[in-house]
Amino acid sequence: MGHTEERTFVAIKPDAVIRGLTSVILKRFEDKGYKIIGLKMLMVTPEQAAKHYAEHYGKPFYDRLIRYITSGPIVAMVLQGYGVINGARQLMGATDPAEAQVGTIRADFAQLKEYNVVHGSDCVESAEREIAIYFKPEELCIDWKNMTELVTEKEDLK
Ligand code: IDP
Ligand code: MG
Repeated sequence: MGHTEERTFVAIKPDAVIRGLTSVILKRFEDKGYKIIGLKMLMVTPEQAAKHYAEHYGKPFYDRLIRYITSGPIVAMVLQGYGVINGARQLMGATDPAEAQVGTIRADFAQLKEYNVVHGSDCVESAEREIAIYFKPEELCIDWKNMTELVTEKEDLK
């Protein structure tokens, strides 16, 4: 069976940046072996926020969500790895930290779904759409191999 690498968009949200959790959250993804191919701190513009969360437009929490994601800097990243879209969301845990499994990022670092410290794309289409909202293609650093890729690029896995 072949194993295909995917890309996903992950963001460390403003509450986590303010609380000084950037490095520990980033480390969870790095420790899993996912390759960071894009990484930057930025202030989300109202336009980016509206595009990112278009699916939630009209919901009761929409305005608060837009205020939250634009309230301070985020650390935006593109991760690459085998099954990284679902895998990153598993590391994050459930949307509501009160329901997330202990050991996941949201369970370990958050209490409320309004301040749940991290974002991750939920499918291939979302990942492509969200990466394009935050990164230009030339901002991605793709011509290198991390240790996971070096170890797993064996003939019999492809
Ligand atoms: P996800 O981030 O786990 O994919 P979504 O349902 O896509 O969850 O919601 C996007 C974000 O909107 C959540 O991460 C959270 O910050 C916020 N959110 C979701 N549901 C609620 C809610 O019921 N009340 C307040 N904020 C919410
Ligand atoms: Mg979502």
